[in-house]
Amino acid sequence: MQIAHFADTHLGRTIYGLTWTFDEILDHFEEAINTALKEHVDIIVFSGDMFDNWRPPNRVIKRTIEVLSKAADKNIKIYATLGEHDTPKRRDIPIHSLIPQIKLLGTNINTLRDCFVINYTEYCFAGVMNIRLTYGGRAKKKLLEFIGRALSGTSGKKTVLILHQNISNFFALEPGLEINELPRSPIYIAMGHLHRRIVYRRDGQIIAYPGSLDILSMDEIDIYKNEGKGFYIVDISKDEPVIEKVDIPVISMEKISSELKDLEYDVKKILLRLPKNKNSILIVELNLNADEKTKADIMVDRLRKIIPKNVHLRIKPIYKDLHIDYKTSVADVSQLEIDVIAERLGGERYRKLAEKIKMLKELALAEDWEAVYEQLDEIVKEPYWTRIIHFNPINLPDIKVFHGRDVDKKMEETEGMINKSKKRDILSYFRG
Ligand SMILES: [Mn+2]
Repeated sequence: MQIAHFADTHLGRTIYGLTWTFDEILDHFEEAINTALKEHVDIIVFSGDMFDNWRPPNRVIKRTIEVLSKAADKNIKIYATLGEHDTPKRRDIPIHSLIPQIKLLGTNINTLRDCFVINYTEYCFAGVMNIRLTYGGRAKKKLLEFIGRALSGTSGKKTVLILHQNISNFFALEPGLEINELPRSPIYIAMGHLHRRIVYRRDGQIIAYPGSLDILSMDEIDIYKNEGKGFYIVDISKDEPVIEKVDIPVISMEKISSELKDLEYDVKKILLRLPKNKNSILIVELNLNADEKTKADIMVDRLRKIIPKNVHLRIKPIYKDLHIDYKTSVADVSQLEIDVIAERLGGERYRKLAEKIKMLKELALAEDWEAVYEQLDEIVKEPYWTRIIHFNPINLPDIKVFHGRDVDKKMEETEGMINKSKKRDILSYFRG
């Protein structure tokens, strides 16, 4: 029983607005599926973010159907689950349900798993769609319950669990599941979301991310150089899975760092390494002082005229004298968001409220509505809301007489002013 495990194919993505990257991502996808077919896999799994967008262009849908029908014609089962990119953003059906070859798992109670028998062995493929997690939110509990339900009734069967989530042991800068929270019973956990290859083994179980299929951003250039890009072929016939990586060609993308004085030399040197007969992206991180900007523009213009047409040159200026740290960590970015909200609210003294508002946003994105209402209750307690109007109490003298009556006098003493029976009703109303 051989599985081709794909994740994060992001079909329909365009890099830096270049149409050829859109086409190449689809070409590489087709090549990968063809390779899997040549290896005679029985099952193809897509662990989320198959599409870059929940409403991909029609030609992406058409091409996907054409490619996958070759697999379906060979009776290969194709399973997918949703990632955060291809989950419908409004009340709508997922794009996957328009592609007849795909069995979408883990979007509702009726599609949590598919079980079948081959050669007297019972196999189950269970999946759960991406659920956005927050630090300290309750979305994780919901996700773990969802996983538990997907796996119910699979004990004693060879089970593959398909998820699209971060695992915080592998990437700490985003909320995620922890390895010890993942169930032990599946023989293979087919992960998606992290765009790099990770294989983790414990007691005969393998948990693996195949990574993205192509270089989808500048940050993935180094990852590609270290570990390649492609998919996994996983054999689950034995007691323990056997996993192999299959490499697939990627978009040609290079990144260099240069100084203004070396720019032309460095670019010409790297051009020798770029393919002659296909398109490439060359990113140059150019270190310069802010007052050299015009000089740099002139040099870059000249450079563009001499480099081949199939090389797309992108210059990323890095101003040495402005001391901007481009390696700002994700934690700092989330602080920045709080800074901005606090500033809009009126300054640093509203920081606590800004933190609460940011959390509200995360909970709403995670669709944890119960937690959203709790967070709203927390937010309305903040003194900010009562201080929108500048605190300016009206000074009143003690009122002794109101509408001609002495307010210090007890009600009984004024009862003659009110009709007796009516008075009793009113008083019993207030006392009751
Ligand atoms: Mn993802």
